[in-house]
Amino acid sequence: MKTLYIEDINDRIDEEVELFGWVYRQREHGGVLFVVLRDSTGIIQISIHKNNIDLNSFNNAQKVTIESSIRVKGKVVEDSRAPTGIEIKCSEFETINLAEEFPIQEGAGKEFLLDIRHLSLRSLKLTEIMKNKELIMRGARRYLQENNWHEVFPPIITSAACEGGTTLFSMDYYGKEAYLSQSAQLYLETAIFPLEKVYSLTPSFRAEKSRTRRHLSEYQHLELEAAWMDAKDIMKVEEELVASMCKEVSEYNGLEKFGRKKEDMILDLPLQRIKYDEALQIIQKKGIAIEWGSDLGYEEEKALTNEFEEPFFVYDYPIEAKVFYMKQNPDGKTYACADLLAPKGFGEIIGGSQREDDLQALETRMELDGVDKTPYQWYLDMRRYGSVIHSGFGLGIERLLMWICDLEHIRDACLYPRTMSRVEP
Ligand code: NSS
Repeated sequence: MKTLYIEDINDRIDEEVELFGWVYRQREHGGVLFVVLRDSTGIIQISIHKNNIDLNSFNNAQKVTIESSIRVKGKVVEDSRAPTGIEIKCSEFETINLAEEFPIQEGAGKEFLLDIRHLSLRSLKLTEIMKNKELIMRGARRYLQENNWHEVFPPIITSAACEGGTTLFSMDYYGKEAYLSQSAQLYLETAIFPLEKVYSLTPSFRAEKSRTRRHLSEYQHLELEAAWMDAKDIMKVEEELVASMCKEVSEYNGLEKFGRKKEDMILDLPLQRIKYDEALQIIQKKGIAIEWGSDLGYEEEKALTNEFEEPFFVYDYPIEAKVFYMKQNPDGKTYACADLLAPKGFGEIIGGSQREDDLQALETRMELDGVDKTPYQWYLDMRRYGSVIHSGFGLGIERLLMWICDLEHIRDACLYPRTMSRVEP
């Protein structure tokens, strides 16, 4: 079993160590072989001098290829010429699996890299992205535990649409039509009655016909729902949660590799809140024609968010722009809802709202929107048996990660991105 990782050897200068990993790079210079070893924690240079090592080990090292798995033994020494300032003076070199010629060359195209994602995910950049993805969830769980939210596990196979029929993936469920979940929200709403404050992390599915840099067909959805909270209360939860997620990344991994500073991830709360009407004015001033009533699409959000440095809320969207389950404001024209938008062109990372808790109002809204109530009878029951004010939201993990790591495309935030054009590998 491997017991030592590259990140552990910084404080082992002058000690003999044994490391296991993969060949990241390899070259020969002045009769010395240099192999850069990679493991899950980083890279380290191994220098192999013919005179300090048995012939067998030297031959192994000379023949080794990129991405071969290896075991090395040697002394840790400081050397400013090494990529990380320390290196291993090798005394033993064993090839565990001699890799065939690795198909990824410098300058490989994006589509090709996605075709062989099972190999390209070994890159240092993707490794860091995956660690940050894990960290943002760790930051979320830290916040959720400290604030007494209950984790629940809703189903992925559903019979009722949450976000409208146009982006549903349907499936044959023993002869009946069922769908892959777009959101756990409706189930989470039922769980607030026993547990009051609940959350879930589930994959959500959207048959998105749009090819933008921020749409996936499958994404990780972190959703919260709470009884006794109104639209304002839930916005406070949203910003505290996101702040905790960002803080975790800045503390444990850093963002230098992504051209960001640690301080960028310390959010200044409360975040700015602007009304939909104000957002519309900003967008219109930038020459984009958008009418009151439309939801903000990719282009509109891009224009708007370029005006901001930190995430911010847009609240009180028009009824025609959003979904039937939201609570109508007294103005009769808008919903008590808010989206959280990431700055600098990134756009929406959270969609949330207070929910309609009155049976009559909800039924009327569904009728006006042409929603067939039949599959929602259980949902309407929530308003029949002890209805309470409640609110919730959904956060797209890859959307947040995309902003944190300044990624060009959302697929870079996934181990195996699922988009309109890609379901393999
Ligand atoms: O459609 S949302 O805006 N809202 C809901 O699904 C609510 N039912 C959630 C709730 O209140 N529990 O999606 C929420 C977030 C959105 O802000 C994005 O961050 C993300 O989910 N999202 C996506 N991420 C990646 N790809 C796609 N296609 C996508 N769609 C939404």
